[in-house]
Amino acid sequence: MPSSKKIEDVLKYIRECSPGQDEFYQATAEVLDSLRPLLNEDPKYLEHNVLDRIVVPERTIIFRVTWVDDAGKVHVNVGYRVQFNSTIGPYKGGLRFHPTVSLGTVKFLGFEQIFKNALTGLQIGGAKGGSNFNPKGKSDNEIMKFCQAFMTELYHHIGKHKDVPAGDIGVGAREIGYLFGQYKRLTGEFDGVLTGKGLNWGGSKARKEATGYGSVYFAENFLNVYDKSLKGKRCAVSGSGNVAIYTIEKLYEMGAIPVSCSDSKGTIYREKGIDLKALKAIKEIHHASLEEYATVDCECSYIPVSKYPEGGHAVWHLPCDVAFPSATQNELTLIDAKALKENGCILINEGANMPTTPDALEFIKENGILFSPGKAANAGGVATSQLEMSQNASMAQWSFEEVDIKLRTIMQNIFKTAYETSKEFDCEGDLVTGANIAGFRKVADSMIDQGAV
Ligand code: NDP
Ligand code: 2IT
Repeated sequence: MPSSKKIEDVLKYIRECSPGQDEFYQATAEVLDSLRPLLNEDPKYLEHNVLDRIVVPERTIIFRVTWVDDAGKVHVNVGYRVQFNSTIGPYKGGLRFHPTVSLGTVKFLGFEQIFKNALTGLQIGGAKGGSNFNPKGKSDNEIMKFCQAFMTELYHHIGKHKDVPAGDIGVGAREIGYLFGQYKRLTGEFDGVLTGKGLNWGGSKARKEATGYGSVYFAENFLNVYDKSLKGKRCAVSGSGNVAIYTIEKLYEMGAIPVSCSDSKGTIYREKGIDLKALKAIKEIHHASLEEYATVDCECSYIPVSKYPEGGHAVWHLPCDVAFPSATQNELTLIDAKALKENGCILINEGANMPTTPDALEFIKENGILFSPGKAANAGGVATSQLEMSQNASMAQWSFEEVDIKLRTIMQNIFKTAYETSKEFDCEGDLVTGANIAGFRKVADSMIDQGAV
């Protein structure tokens, strides 16, 4: 069967069997589409029915999470863990707590995670989990109650050699702490079963910083190919969570000027560069909105989301040389991509998972803007999670510098792998194709090695 017909059939199957899972469909369509040259060159992937297998999770766990708020009222949320692919290692991937989380969200993230984890060169399979729980406005006690209830079911399914969750949107150090405490209480074991742990109890130095730092290392590697660098570049960053904050921190270290950050309510623009200390205090300590940042920094402007009602986002309409979408999926639309082009942006480097819409991506490719796909550019977080697993297994703790050097090397290798693969398939610099083929090839070859399981 010709590969294009097979791809069409698999996508049709996904549409029919996963109704309403639009993000999952979007992620699979992008990956399968970019596999064409590989599938045309080597028939073994279709002979072994790898496409049909790889788009179906090995296991999907959906569970009720019942918890009690501070007023004694009972609440119910839905919990998910999608264990997508364990061919090259134990399931690995974050947990997201956000009211928009659905099965389709978790499946898209788990599917992307398979190839991202393969690109790191480490032995980790792909998974993702989460809940439609909304952490905003909840007390610490309520967050703890929710995390304990969530882990009371999840602990049956995870293990240090089986499935090792971590953070994602809405799940940071505080939540990992509560989840770990409950796991330990239920099992009586002090295991490296979660990553992103506190530094006093098994966490890795530089894990907190890793996704943002890694994203900046990746961008620098890419620019260097064209004799350019981040030094002196104005960088638009979206988001103001874990990934955005440490992207901004590393951009300053590289001599760039991070001129923006954003959250679900609005965007901060500061031509001289975001005040990182103020940002950390507002987001990491007070867990407050950026509206508050605007009240303490008189040199910035605050643009509420209502300013762009037609599918655009203020952060991408600012003058910038490089864009770092680091908030959430589909946050950079066609309108935004056109504005970035107009303003002279030369590189879009995805810190978030799938932040660019398909039509925006098409425009970016057609207009010669460099583009780093998230599954390559943001892989520093999960790679450092694996370094945390490795330290836990040997009861060691490496220094910040040791971990950071390993992270730099891993990001350089991921870049090289994606770039060299794009050359191999005659599309030099097309890292979407390069990353998808390289990640897929490693997992698919291993699936064939392991037989029909
Ligand atoms: P955080 O929860 O720390 O921060 C998320 C940020 O994005 C916040 O500023 C949040 O604003 C904003 N945001 C989230 N959802 C929306 C939305 N629907 N609309 C507008 N803004 C939104 O998450 P992370 O920084 O950890 O994650 C950011 C992205 O990076 C995600 O795509 C995640 O999957 C990806 N990622 C994270 C990794 C990690 O190690 N943490 C690793 C690799 C990728 P607000 O607070 O107002 O909601
Ligand atoms: O999307 C991601 O790679 C993450 N949220 C981090 C996963 C991990 O296991 O560290």
